[in-house]
Amino acid sequence: MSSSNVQSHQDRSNIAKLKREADGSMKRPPSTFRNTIEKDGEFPPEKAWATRTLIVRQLKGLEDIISLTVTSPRMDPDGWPFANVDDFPGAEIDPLYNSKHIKDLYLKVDPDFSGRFTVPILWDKQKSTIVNNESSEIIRIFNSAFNHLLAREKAEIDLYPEVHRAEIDELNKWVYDTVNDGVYKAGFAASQSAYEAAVVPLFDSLDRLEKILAGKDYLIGDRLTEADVRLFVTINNPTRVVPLGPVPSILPL
Ligand SMILES: N[C@@H](CCC(=O)N[C@@H](CS)C(=O)NCC(=O)O)C(=O)O
Repeated sequence: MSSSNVQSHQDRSNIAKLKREADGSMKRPPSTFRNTIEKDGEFPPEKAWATRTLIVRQLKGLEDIISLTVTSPRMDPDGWPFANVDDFPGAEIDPLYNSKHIKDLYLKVDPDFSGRFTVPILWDKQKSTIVNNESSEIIRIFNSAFNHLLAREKAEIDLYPEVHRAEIDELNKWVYDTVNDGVYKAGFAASQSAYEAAVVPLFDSLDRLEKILAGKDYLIGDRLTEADVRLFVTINNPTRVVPLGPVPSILPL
């Protein structure tokens, strides 16, 4: 890891040092661990870690199958700490390795890992590795991979119904780009132009969403889908509200 174009572990744990493009915009690098969980597959359904996917975990009644360890929400120079480092109310100790930070788990899996040390991660206790660190994929895994272990009413909950997949994919695409990631792009913009390039589409999309939701509860069809869950976690988080105007001096997290 001595290569000069790779950020140090510490810089990669510091949210203020998220890499910006030359024009000041923040571009999210793709998540790195993109396996799945399948019966008889490489990662059979067992247990794991997750945070931002908690809604789907609970909707599907997976609490007894997918255990959860919560870190402190106060990032330090090494990223997200466990309770042994920062005993924030609700934070927990890593029950498996007593790790200090999420970073330690990434480096355990891959000592040369060069991405960001993000949560959530879905951890396989048997293979001692990260199955997936991309929340949109973890949600899909939770939606279907454990159905054979669940009570019928939970197994039947389908947040990605075949009949609506094309619509969900289409909506997820622009909602992700302009809203879910849009709030980060606006919040982490390091130039006025990068900020405006993010914040204008963000508010256009909020208007568009308001029209879609006029007189109904769900974005697609007449039922809850992953599109609703994905939108909800962003718009229901008051710390992510981005004011229209000059580049904000306070970064939303
Ligand atoms: N693509 C990832 C992004 C995850 C992500 O950016 N997580 C944030 C917290 S919600 C994080 O851990 N950031 C720490 C960092 O970038 O250092 C996903 O959706 O799972």
